[in-house]
Amino acid sequence: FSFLPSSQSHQLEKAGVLNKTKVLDSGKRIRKNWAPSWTVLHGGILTFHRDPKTSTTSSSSKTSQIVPEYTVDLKGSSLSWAHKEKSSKKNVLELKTRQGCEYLLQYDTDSIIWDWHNVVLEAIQQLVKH
Ligand code: I3S
Repeated sequence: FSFLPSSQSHQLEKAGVLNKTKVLDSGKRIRKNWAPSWTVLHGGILTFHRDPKTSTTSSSSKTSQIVPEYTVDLKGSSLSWAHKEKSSKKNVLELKTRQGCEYLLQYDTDSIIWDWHNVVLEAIQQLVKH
């Protein structure tokens, strides 16, 4: 027997810190705001969390400091390496959603950004099949 329904058993999961900025919001270009973000891939959804250090939450609510900032439904999204003119940073990924939002994801360490590239791409491809 299996603990999980077959449609969920092979879903990809990953968590870690990435630098990210939103650049397009529902088709509208917005000003970059690069910030490190605790990033979680779970169930075909990518969630970016605010950096607790830069959040305005008071210290009295430490337990709830890591709050979701953006949630991206990977179904119908596309991921590619960003063109050089998109950013002066190295290792920049471009994530476009079906809803017309666009995020840049970046990390200096090649192995880390490649792991994210592969796992997000695989998640997107799996969602196409379901
Ligand atoms: O695409 P841009 O406008 O060159 O992006 C840079 C700006 O967002 C800049 O902030 P200001 O808008 O306050 O100048 C950021 O500090 C830079 O990091 C952005 O460029 P990179 O090349 O790092 O994505």
